[in-house]
Amino acid sequence: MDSAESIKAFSEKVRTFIPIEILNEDTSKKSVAILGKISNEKDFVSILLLEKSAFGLLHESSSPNPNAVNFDLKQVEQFLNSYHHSSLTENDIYSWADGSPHFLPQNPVEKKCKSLYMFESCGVKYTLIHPATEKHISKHSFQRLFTILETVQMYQAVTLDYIKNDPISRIQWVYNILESKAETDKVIYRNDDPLDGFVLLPDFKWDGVSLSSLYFIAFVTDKSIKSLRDISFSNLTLLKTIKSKATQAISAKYPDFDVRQLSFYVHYHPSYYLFHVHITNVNIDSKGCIAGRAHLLDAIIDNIENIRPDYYQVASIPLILGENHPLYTKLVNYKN
Ligand code: M7G
Repeated sequence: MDSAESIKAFSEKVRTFIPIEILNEDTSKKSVAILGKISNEKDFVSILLLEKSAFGLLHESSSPNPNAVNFDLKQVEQFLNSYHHSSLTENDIYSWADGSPHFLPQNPVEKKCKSLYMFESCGVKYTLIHPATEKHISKHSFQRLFTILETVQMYQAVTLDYIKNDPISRIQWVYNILESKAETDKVIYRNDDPLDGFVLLPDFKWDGVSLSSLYFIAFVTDKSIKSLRDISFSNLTLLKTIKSKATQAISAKYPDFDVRQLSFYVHYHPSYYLFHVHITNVNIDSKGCIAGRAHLLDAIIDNIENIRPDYYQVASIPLILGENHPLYTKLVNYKN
């Protein structure tokens, strides 16, 4: 839904956003999380996430060879010509400077015909969470990360209760996707089978353009599967179907993308307890891919198929949790 009216309403919210605090800034991702209020809705706090857009110069042209890395040199030239430079430093064979665009096209027509890549590469992706809950604030705030080994006893005594008490309202957005009430135009594959079905769509972290940062998410229709801990041999077909059907759907949608670069993984712990698989370009360097957070789908399949059917009901699982996570203190203080 990106009608002129809803874009206007969104811009108005951003324009009237009153910043309260910078929750975090990630210099490698070039992103910032700002806590604030929207001026006419002062009873709620909101979070505005800003992330500088990718250059998007790779993979933009279509090629008869799906395995080729594509780039359009005209667009690269146009991009290089659209910046002026300042703060030059030179040292031997190295020189570096800041670049700023000569101008930013303001309207969509200008954007299309004048300098699409310049515009997009210096654009910013806005994500507004409104109203934001304590959990959102904690998730987006700077925090130190710690490792924990979650035993089955810890899962049963502490984690299970936490998952059961996680309000359904937190995953309303997922239900909206599963029930075709939101993001319907984004979905590239869906199978509503109550056991082996899933819905595949772009993750909202992805700009939807740069294949170098391609990011999809597959949510299962079976709402009883909350997390990796609920996965057992009975879900083998579901997991294998996600892998094969998602690969086919992404390949059909992006013929220029080499699907051998796809990485399939599951977060434990996830932020949202309805089982889903992250499907990304393996070249993305993100905190979501690190060991202790990401469990590779192939390994999960192998564990339940070849090691033991109830692997995730008996295994101790190493975790990375931020100190603000509600489970962190409870798990750290757990005594056998
Ligand atoms: P997760 O493993 O539960 O948590 O993944 P993480 O955020 O710690 O990775 C949930 C995924 O859903 C994340 O990759 C989010 O970027 C993505 N996501 C979150 N929301 C609220 C939305 C949404 O409304 N739409 C879409 N398409 N993706 C979302």
